[in-house]
Amino acid sequence: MIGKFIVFEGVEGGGKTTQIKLLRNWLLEQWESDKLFSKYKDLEVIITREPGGTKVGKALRELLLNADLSEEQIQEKTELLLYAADRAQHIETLIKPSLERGAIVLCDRFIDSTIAYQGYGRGLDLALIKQLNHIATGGLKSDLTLWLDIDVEIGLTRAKNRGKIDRMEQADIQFHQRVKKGYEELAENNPLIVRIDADLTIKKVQQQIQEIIVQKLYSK
Ligand code: Z5A
Repeated sequence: MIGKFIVFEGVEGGGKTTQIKLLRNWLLEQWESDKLFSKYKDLEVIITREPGGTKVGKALRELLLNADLSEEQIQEKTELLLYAADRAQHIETLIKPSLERGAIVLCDRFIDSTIAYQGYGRGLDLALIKQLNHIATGGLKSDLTLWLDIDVEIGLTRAKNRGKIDRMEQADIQFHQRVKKGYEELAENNPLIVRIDADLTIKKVQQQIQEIIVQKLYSK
């Protein structure tokens, strides 16, 4: 089947948003020029993200990242459950139906974000997080996860230069270092996670991604 679920992961400012758009355009170009998908009549490429890929998810994203909570902080367990709720809705209403239609789904963050941020970053129980991830996804996994690995300080500087920073970006540098460590350990133990060197130029990062996509998903 042409449909694949491709996830982008990593610490802030790694270039996920930039690279997802470039990948979508490149996949469509490959299809139009009959290079990668010549057998197929149509090619649907969907870009989505967590949190916030659905209507319910958009409301949860606002609460999780941008709401003024100066009078009542979101508790760590509450945060974990809200990410799981966003994911359950996303899987059922968008990801599963799109994959069933044969679309390629490009998703900015998925289950590994919860392991890295809530598990390694906040220190919540990893076994509990894995259980919750399983409940939210019903066991659906990505076909490929591209981990855009960047130096934490470079990533945060890039994110800050872009403008307003959100609640997670305000966390201290040690938090983000623990998140990065989480991704390192996840990648060591899961061959579906491929490390991309995201400290390089946009063009060089894009080339690495294209090579991996062909090699892992669409080699003849
Ligand atoms: N979160 C969580 O805690 N638990 C979970 O389960 C889930 C999420 C699902 C979502 O934030 C937050 O939710 C996130 C984790 C938490 N924490 N934070 N913050 P988001 O979706 O708003 O943001 P993000 O995922 O962290 O991504 P980002 O900060 O928007 O960065 P990015 O998408 O990876 O990068 P970008 O927007 O493409 O690029 C950032 C800037 O750098 C931009 O100006 C680009 O033009 C520039 N850029 C990009 N690539 C390059 C290169 N190669 N060189 C130079 N400059 C570049």
